[in-house]
Amino acid sequence: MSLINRVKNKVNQLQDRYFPMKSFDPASIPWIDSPGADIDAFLQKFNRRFDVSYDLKEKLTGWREKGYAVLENIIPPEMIDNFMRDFDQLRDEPEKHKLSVRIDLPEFSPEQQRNISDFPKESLNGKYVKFNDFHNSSVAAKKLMSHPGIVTFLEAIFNDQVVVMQSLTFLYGSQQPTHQDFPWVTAKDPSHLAAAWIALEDIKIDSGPLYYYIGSQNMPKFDFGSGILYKPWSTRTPIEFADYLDKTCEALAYPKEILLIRKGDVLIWHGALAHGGSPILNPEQTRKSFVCHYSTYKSLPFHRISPGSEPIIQDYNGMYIYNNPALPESEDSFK
Ligand SMILES: O=C(O)CCC(=O)C(=O)O
Repeated sequence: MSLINRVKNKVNQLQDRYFPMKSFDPASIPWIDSPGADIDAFLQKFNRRFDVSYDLKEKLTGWREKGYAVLENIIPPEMIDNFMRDFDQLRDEPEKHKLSVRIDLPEFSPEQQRNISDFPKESLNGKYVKFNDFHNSSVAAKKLMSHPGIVTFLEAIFNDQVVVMQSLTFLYGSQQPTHQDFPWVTAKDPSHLAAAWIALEDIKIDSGPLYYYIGSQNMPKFDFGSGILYKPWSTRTPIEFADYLDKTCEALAYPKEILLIRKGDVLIWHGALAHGGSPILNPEQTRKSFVCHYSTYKSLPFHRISPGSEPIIQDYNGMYIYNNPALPESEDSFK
């Protein structure tokens, strides 16, 4: 990293610590989050890159009010089958691959995040497992996360160059407590964040489906004692955060909705929408999903683990996907 970039990083760190962020910057929030955002006027000027099967105006209107959009039946089954072929092969032969995996089980503490081959093979097919950034290994995953229906919607809400920030692949429900994404998955501008939840199979009610609170992207933000972003020096915990979100959503009467979508449907949600994973009621029932987080090039002009370094960019349907600088040998290893 150049001297200038090192100095910039240091200044940013000091700023984070001593002048923590207390809210999103109104000057840089996406246009659709501004009060009085005019969707008709926007659509008259917006040059959509692809024709899409859904009604963009209806989806943008829903997004503005509710903080999410479901794009029904947009992904052809073959694209999902190609993804699953790569993903099944990865789990069949973990010793042949490099990929960061996290398993949130006490038996793997204190190193719950490891290379895939450093976990017992059978544990990869269990619960509490997150496969990180599989898109870097798999071309089919890159194609899925950059499906034209997803690119078009993200380009519309950001009205800017879209970049991929990270991805997670799940076989089972996550059972994660309620959270918002922006305090953890943070770009330079935390308001430049949206996520896609791509259903890799029909989602069953007893599988621990995702839930979210409709409209909660507008709720007052939680202060971690380090501002609105979670930091190593935060004085309040993720459990306190979850408790705040559940109680505030109830007090503000944001309805709780459970996501029961089908293979090929995609949920896109706002980086500030409160959501979590319901309890798994049937331990045998899988809930296969590919979850991708996106930002803008303006807000994330580098790979998140290598700020200040020039990224290697692959362009898929106009979306930028950064090569993973930590695992160059794995990039596109599944072609
Ligand atoms: O799919 C889930 O249950 C949780 C995913 C999630 O909350 C996230 O990636 O932010």
